[in-house]
Amino acid sequence: SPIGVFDSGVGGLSVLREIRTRLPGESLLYLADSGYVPYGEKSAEFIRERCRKIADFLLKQGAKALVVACNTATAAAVADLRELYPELPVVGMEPAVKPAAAVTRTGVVGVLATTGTLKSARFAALLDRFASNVRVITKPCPGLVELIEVGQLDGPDIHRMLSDFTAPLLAEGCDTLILGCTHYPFIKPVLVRLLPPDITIIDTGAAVARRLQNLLELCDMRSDSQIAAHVQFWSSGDTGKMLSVLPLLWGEPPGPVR
Ligand code: DGN
Repeated sequence: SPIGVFDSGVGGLSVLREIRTRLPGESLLYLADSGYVPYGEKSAEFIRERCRKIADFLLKQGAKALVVACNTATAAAVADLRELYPELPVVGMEPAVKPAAAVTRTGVVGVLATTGTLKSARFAALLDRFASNVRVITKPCPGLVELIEVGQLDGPDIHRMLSDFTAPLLAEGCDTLILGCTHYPFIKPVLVRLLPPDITIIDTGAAVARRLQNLLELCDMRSDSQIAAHVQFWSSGDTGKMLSVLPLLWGEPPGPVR
């Protein structure tokens, strides 16, 4: 059976990409909640409600495990999903505060994420646990997800936004930048060009794929298939729009979007 992966939109494809690379024999179901994107400024209660509906849908499609490929949804709903489905392996996202605290030399770490993630109790707990010896400067990035959703990954608007968002971090001496939203790895090439070369940029996609692998092995749920398995795409919004950005964000021929 497949692994269900979801996000508010297409951002979770950055995580799906890592899962595909690490676990090519697992079939994957990807659901973009495009009818309700962005989650960043929505209430936690609203997001929990969406996540329950999506989990229910993916389980009906036969999912044996869930990956909440969205930091905002994880912060709002992962505890709720684990309570609802105590037997189901559920993997969530988490801004990479721990690895960032381990590599910073200036002791100043920046976090780009949505307002929802940065305001959450989960994020506060993460800072309490891992950031006692560093200064963490957070920066919500309204508007960025909307551009990535329409496949705009470069160009003057993205440049202007990213230099506005990162300028105050650089001014404070930040040398390590956390991408705390699954949409942002898609604009990492622009950040690399824009930022000084000694800034380290960290995201969590690969770590989440590793965590998923460990969990599947622990639960004895790994597929032993050697052939590249099926990937299926679903959208709660305009499927045509999703189909038009998939070649850019996913690469492999996506097949139909339902
Ligand atoms: N991709 C989501 C995240 O990782 O937080 C949020 C994007 C959004 O809907 N604002």
